Amino acid sequence: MRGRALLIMVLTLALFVQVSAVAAFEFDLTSRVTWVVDGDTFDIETGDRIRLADINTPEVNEAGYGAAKAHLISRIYNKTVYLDIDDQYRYDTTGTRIVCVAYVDFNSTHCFNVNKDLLDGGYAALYPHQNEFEPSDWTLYVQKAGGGQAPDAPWNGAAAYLALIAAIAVAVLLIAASKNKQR
Ligand SMILES: [Ca+2]
Ligand SMILES: [Ca+2]
Repeated sequence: MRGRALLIMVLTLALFVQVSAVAAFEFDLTSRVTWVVDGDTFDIETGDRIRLADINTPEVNEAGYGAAKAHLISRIYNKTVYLDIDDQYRYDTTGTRIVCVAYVDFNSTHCFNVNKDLLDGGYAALYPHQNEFEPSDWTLYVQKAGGGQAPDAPWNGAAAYLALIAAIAVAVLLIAASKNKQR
């Protein structure tokens, strides 16, 4: 009986870990920003060029170019970025730039959304494309996962908590059922 209960607890724990992994806020790559090209494009340590998804900042000959670029430099240059890469196409139409929503550390518990920050600051215009992202869902701040470095959506804590409760309930029911059988 003791062995069986242990097995059930291990399986329950495995289920919980799996559910939490699925519920985690999505970020696909962590790197450091080595160069800012303009207000919506930058390079990272891996050698990849990143194009911020669904926004556009002015080109070099347009009004607002300098301000947008200076703002992005102040936000991310030489800092760690957490990148949510577009799962649908990965690259933009030029085939050379990876399309991402970028996050940087805000404080010990939160990151902020760089794409949203450029929009809210008036440095960038909305420029939606076909991709996995939905700019209307963006929030400026996102909660990090418990103690980790990854940005985390606010609802993830609740989802993981509910999964744990459900897993414990299943374990209790299974243990009770096996006890009944032995009588
Ligand atoms: Ca641009
Ligand atoms: Ca992604």
